[in-house]
Amino acid sequence: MQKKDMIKHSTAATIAAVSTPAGISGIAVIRLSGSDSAEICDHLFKPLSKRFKPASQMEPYTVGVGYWYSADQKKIIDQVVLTHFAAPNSYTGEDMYEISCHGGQYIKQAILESLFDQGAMPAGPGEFSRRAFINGKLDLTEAEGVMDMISAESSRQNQVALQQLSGRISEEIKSIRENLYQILAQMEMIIEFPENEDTPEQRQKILAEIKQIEKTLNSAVSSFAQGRIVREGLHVVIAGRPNVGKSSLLNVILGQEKAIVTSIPGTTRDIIEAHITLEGLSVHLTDTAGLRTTEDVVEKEGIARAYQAIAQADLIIYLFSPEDEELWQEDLAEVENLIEQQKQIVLVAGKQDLPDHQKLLNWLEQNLTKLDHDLDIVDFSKFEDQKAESLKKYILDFFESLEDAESDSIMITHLRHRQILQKTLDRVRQAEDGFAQAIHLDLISGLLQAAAEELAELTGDQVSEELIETIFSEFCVGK
Ligand SMILES: Nc1nc2c(ncn2[C@@H]2O[C@H](COP(=O)(O)OP(=O)(O)OP(=O)(O)O)[C@@H](O)[C@H]2O)c(=O)[nH]1
Ligand SMILES: [Mg+2]
Repeated sequence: MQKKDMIKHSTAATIAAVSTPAGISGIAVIRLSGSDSAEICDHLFKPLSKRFKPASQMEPYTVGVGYWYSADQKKIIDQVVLTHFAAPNSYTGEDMYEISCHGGQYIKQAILESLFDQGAMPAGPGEFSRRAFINGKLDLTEAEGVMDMISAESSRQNQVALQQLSGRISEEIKSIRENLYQILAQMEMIIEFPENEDTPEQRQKILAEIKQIEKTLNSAVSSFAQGRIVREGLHVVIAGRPNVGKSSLLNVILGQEKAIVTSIPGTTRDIIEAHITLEGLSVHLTDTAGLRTTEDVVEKEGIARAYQAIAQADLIIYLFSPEDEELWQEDLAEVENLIEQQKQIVLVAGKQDLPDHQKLLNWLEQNLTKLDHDLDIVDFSKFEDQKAESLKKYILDFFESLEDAESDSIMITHLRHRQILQKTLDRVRQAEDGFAQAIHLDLISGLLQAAAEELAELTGDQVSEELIETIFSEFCVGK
């Protein structure tokens, strides 16, 4: 569906919702958006003094202080600050008012009810942002950036969300589309006026331009390896046999006795999750039940969960202990298994304070050469803080090593974006191949046309109602 067809639905009801979180707070903000906003506020808001005007007479982008009444105008609910934003220069693009009231449960509910009594409708999840999208205030990637901004827990999450929210991705997409259309126009000239325009130089020029687009798209697609992790956080799972020191390692990294540590093998049975931030990167650490064959029903379930966590991991810390030498071979078989599943693994040789640690290292080095896969080995001891620091550094370096995009490229953080960019890239590559094989220009221009349309889905210039529904339903109410 073209976005312009959607605009018809947009001027529907005036909507209201609390935009601040549930519970008690010093102040809460209730938002009202739509063409009846001024009229509704006039009925319920009475200025405190002559200094302040009734809602409908307020200058846009000014505030008023006054009393908020119940819908029957018989009871004052609260003393509030009212802010007015005028269409089209508001978040939603519609007339808007924001009521800053005291953040009590009763007050919020009573003010909302007064608005509903006056004809406002409850805003659904993300409905303000949805209207902003439909009214052309935000495109889809920017709207997704708004949501990421709210859920950001680390500075890197914050920065990529900001990049998206501020339109950096939209601009890049727009510029790729414009370039595609320029190429299409040049191809059109060749098709129309072959005698004058169809020269080897002209064809060469077009091919070079297609190659440039391919490069930009490829770079954006590659950035997803890091971008996804920045947005979701890096999932690091600590795995290994029982009693090798997994929970101790988690505790040392966290600097807190989060997981139970005992000398009894099989202590950890559940998944233990923790969150840390490493130089602005969000990292989810998961401690798991020791992997072994067991008849214990509870432990069995724990091990099944450990494997589920391993399957989701971006990086597995596989811990070896110098104890129980006869089990190292089994450990290595487990590691080989994980390599086969394409998992990223770092081997940690733990309990470095024990006498057999060097023996373990030698054994690992010898046996790793038999695998045709390079694995790093990091030493660890729960008694040395420096070891935890080195491991954290290793995790961060691992993340940095994932980058293979150009450094000035945009960073893609959403799977939806990656999928669209990949499809576009595929078409551009087909066009490039077609060009090399001197396939008829009509076919090549069809491919580039399709690529440009594909991209329109990314920013939402061309979208299905269903996709809009999916994206905005993930927002919170009030945003
Ligand atoms: N000497 C020494 N002992 C350690 C070290 N790390 C852990 N341990 C001991 O090893 C035993 C097991 O530690 P845990 O951290 O519970 O091991 P785990 O791998 O979580 O064990 P499960 O939960 O049973 O799978 C405990 O007695 C720890 O004190 C270490 O670096 N050096
Ligand atoms: Mg444990």
